[in-house]
Amino acid sequence: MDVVTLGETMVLFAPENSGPMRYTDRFSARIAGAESNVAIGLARLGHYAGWISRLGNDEFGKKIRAFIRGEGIDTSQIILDETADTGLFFKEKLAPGEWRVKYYRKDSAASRMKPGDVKESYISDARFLHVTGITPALSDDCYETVLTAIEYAKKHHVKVVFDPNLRRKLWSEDKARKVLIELASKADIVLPGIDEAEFLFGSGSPEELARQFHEQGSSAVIMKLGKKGAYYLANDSEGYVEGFKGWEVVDPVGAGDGFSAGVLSGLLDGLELRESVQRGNAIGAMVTMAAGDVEGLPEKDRLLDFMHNQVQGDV
Ligand code: KDG
Repeated sequence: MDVVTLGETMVLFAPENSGPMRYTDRFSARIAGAESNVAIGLARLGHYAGWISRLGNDEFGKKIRAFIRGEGIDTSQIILDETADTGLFFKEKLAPGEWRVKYYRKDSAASRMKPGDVKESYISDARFLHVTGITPALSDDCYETVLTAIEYAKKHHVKVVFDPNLRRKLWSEDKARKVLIELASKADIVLPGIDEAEFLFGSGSPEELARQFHEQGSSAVIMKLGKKGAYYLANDSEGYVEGFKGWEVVDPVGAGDGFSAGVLSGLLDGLELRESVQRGNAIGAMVTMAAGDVEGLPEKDRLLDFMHNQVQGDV
């Protein structure tokens, strides 16, 4: 396996029209979850990815499993939980550029993940373990599950990649800050957005904030700067990588996961960190061109065409 990831995936109901949902009677039902988004992004580029999770043993759980399996992800580690439902969420488009998310995921099947759900041999066979700050916010057991996966990865020299993915609706600010800093300090590569870095360490320039992560123990920090691109800091290199410009944002959700898939894909293909970040910028941009979290994730030929034809803007 190239990358193993773990987390919750839900069915996403998206109203077909804009405005408050009470006036909506048509929804599309897609699937969305930060970690499976990354796995799908990697699989579309030809890498081998596995996803560990719990789903309800219900129609939505089976829909998610079938979709993820259909994308070529290894689903052997999914547990269909008889005692809890699959999580759901709704994404209202209130006005151009303004979205509101409502979760129905409390006590969901995924929130019941336990350390015993993670097999040491499944992690030790991977090149990267990818985890996000969403999973530890779901329950104490989920937090322990993430720690267990990281512990196995470290024991077997599997690189740990951590995306803070701050979800304020899921936990208190104090707990989020404490746990996200703890997990970042255990990771080899951290992929925060600039707003998440500021939430954790206070305001500062990308360089200053990246140094804070570095001092906590992460050997590479790649900070997402939205349309401006990204800033990276590693032991032996650092710099800004300009973002791509000149397209219309249809739906920004999932861009960060596309970015992670791009960076990981670059590293798996043996690219330098800078080129991997550039691939991350490209996929992050491509995800925003389509509605839904995964619909815009490209296959390799489309990615290379996009990178060849698009202009990179000034930072
Ligand atoms: O990154 C996008 C996903 O995070 C979102 O669509 C759903 O996983 C999700 C969450 O927990 O918010």
